[in-house]
Amino acid sequence: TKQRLDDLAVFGGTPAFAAHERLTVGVPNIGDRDRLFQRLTMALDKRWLSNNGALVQDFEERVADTSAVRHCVAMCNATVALQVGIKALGMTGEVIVPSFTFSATAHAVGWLGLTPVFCDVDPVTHLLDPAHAESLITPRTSGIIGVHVWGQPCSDELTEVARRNGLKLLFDGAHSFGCLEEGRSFAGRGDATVFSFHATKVVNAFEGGALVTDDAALARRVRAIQNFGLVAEDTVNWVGTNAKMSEASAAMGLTSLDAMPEIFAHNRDIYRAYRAGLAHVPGIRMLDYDPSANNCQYVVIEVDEDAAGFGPDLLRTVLRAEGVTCRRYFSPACHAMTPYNTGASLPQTDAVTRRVLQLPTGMVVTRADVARVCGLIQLAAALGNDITERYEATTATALI
Ligand code: T4K
Repeated sequence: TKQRLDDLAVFGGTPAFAAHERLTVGVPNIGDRDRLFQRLTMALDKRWLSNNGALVQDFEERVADTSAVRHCVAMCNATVALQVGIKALGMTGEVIVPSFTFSATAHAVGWLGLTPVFCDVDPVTHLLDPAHAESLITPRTSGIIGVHVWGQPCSDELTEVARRNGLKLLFDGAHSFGCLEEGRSFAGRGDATVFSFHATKVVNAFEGGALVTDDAALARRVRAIQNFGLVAEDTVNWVGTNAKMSEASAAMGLTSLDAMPEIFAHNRDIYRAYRAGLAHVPGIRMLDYDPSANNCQYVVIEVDEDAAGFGPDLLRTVLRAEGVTCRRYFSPACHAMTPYNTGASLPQTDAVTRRVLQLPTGMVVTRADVARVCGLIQLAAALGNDITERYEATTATALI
């Protein structure tokens, strides 16, 4: 086992994970291949490949059931599903969104020619701060998009803010498929929720998204808009787009839904193992949510540079050299990205983006892997500032 600075792969030691054992954030869960191939064969035999096929209909029904909502419209990805949702809700002018989110949330607003107004987050949960959201409302504000980041529910207070001010409320639930609050799905909150079924998500359809809602009229509008605005053969009532989910995607989505119980159980087990392994590591705080209510697709740590002696960037470099690829979602935050650089002051968002790092999870990660990753983080914490000094000296030498 590694004990000294020289043992770390970043300083020339042997990587802890050999090439064939490497771990990476975002590796897809596959499910039962035979079922996937059977479904694909079915679609091919029927020669029905897209446009509201049987597999898509089945997928929509199961997503609606899992989410305890009446209506689901499956689409090609969550980014476009957000755009369709924003259009169908009639949002105009300004839309309040968190800056601490994947760029897709802001892009969905910007792509439609509307203005995303960036809101700060709670530093502990990373969720939108409802009081700050309310303070950003102007006469041009038409809606709020709350993000259920890391599968945690946005607070009821946000729903209150939207109601009190007559604003539309759309949720970006890209992370929250299958998540619960007090034993129930919270996907029925607000006007609608959008899920992502991208390859990296807990349930995947290769690429995929869906909008779920209890509002039948909204669901009808969304269904039309995502299919060129068609409401019947030869009748176009809306400016529409093509956001349809294909049968191949639905085949994968259904196969992934079949595997949901195993995936959730495994992710929860892995989350608990990380929690145990990182409980007392100085400078490292693991984002704390109830694993039994979460899909546990995100294992998020915060690295406090002052306490740890190194920041999340350097820890990512150290771990990557060992064969563990981590990600820094969401750094930079949207308000610091070139298209949105508004100079907005979001102190909590800035602080959170300076600390976050995601660790690998999913079906390919084992408990033994987690023990080794935690061992590496513990060693890094024990070496603390020495890692930073050595790394800076090494890179300085490399520059001479
Ligand atoms: N809202 C929120 C809050 C979101 O997080 C997202 C997406 C959206 C909306 C939009 O949803 P979609 O329109 O995508 O349905 C990835 C995903 O592409 C994106 O879906 C996700 N969030 C975001 C957080 O992560 P990148 O650019 O970081 O992906 P990439 O290519 O760097 O891959 C991420 C990791 O996954 C890598 O370590 C490699 C691994 N990977 C990826 C794929 C696709 C695999 O091992 N196998 C694979 O097939 O955006």
